[in-house]
Amino acid sequence: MDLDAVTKQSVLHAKPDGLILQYGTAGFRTKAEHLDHVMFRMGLLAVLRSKQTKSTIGVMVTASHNPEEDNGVKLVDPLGEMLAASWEEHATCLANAEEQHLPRVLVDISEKAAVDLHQDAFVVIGRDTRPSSERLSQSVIDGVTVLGGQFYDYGLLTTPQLHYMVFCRNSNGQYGKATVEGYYQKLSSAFVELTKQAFCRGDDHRTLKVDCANGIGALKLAEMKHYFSPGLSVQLFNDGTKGKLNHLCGADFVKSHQKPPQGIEMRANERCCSFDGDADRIVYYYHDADGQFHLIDGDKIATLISSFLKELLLEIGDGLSLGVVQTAYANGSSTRYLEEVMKVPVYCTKTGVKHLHHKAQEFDIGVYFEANGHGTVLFSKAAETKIKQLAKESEDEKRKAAKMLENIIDLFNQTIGDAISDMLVIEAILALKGLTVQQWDALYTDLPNRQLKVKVADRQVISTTDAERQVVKPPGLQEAINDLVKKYRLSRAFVRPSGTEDIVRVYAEADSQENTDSLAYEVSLAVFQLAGGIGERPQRASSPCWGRRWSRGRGSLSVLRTGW
Ligand code: NG1
Ligand code: ZN
Repeated sequence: MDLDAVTKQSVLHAKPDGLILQYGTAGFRTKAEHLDHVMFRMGLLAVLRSKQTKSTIGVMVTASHNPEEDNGVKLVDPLGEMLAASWEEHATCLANAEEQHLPRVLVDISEKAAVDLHQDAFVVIGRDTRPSSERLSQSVIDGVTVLGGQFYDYGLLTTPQLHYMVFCRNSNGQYGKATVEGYYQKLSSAFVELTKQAFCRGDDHRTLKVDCANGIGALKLAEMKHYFSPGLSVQLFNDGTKGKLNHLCGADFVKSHQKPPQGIEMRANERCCSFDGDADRIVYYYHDADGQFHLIDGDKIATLISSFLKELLLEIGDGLSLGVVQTAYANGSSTRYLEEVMKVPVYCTKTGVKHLHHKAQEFDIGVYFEANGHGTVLFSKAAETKIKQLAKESEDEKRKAAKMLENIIDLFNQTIGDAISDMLVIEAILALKGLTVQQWDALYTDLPNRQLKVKVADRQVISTTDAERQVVKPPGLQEAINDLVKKYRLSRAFVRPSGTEDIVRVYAEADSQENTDSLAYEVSLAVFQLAGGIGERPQRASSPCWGRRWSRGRGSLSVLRTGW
């Protein structure tokens, strides 16, 4: 390591005094103007990680669903997964080291992690469409080169595309070709194969409206769409030509406000979906004939996918295990439907894809989705081998089911949740099952739910346990939440510090939207009072849809369908 060169270069990417950042749920995130030093240092760290793992490492510059002014960075490990937890700590130390300590911290990390400094290093870099991303990815490159690493800059990519590239390179192309073209070809040929049967029935010319959050998804989908047409034609909205990234649009906006994005024309019963700013999340929705908005979130996506997979598994009859992984944000109705109607084991992990991903790896087939629409399906090596063998050897129906599974394996981005890949899986399942968006939505009725944010002086004063469903500190907060929850029927509430924003998140659900909103408000107030709230006190929500959902007889909690 040429530490003198590092010190010299680092001055050009100096750390602002007193700025402390944490490698959170998805790397570092904050205002773009505070991130130059972090980018440079993550370039350095990626080189060390690459040397240590003797593999290609990815660096993605994005702040996903955060506002356009923010940015962020995360490292991608050799198999395309999120950075290992022990290296998250190294990342935090390195990002927060004062200028004069930087060489020492680099040496410390190399020693602690037993990095072979003579090893070559290779880093691949991707970025989203934020105005700050190009400059910041150049800072990453500066970090990589000063430590003697080699790099390939993919330029504009969705986050899941970068994860895909990393895995392709480290699997010597077995997972696919490490190019954007390779990604398009792999996914679209699996989609075309999978849907052949449905589309020969004459069920072709399906159309889907896609809100691209004014982000990278628009560019990539525009490039890709001719690969899978005419089976599916996508119409892009919020494609970045006019609006601002994630502003009043995108998956996060739709999910958290439970309303359609601006900039999309929706006709009654038309299937629409939204990506988030870096295209690793997707949610579906539609307006019914009465103009009522229906959101189909990650939980319902997981349900659709696992129902389909379970059917195929029954047909091949090979005893492969299927499990679904959710977080505390999963709607109570979805968990009940999966467990009681579908009889699928369901597990709850902490928020953050890495937790869900690891749990899902315990099954032959692990389906994981966050309610916000981030998720995918993982197939174990053994399951993949078995399915491939059955697709060659078995007879008729069994072979057909195995072939479908074989294509589904290729259609999923198994490194991370991927809006484009998930969209194609969903469209394929709907086409094959002949399902409308309304039929899909009717599988179960969501419990009314509400998410709020509370500003506190230091969100780390809150610590949690039990997959973030219980507060341990500060004292008295969990008891207060318990008392509030007791006041309502079918109620549940929890709070946790966000890993991507400087706020505490509050989640509540109950039997009516009105009760849910009251509960969410009361819990927010308890957080504000007991966990050092700052700024304006939480306000009671004035929801236009109070009482609507449940008073219009859309169903009750016993409405859990038993099939398609
Ligand atoms: P935080 O800010 O830690 O809640 C959010 C999402 C996560 C995940 C990350 C990464 C919610 C409640 N939280 O994390 O699920 O997607 O961002 O983007 O949606
Ligand atoms: Zn995202």
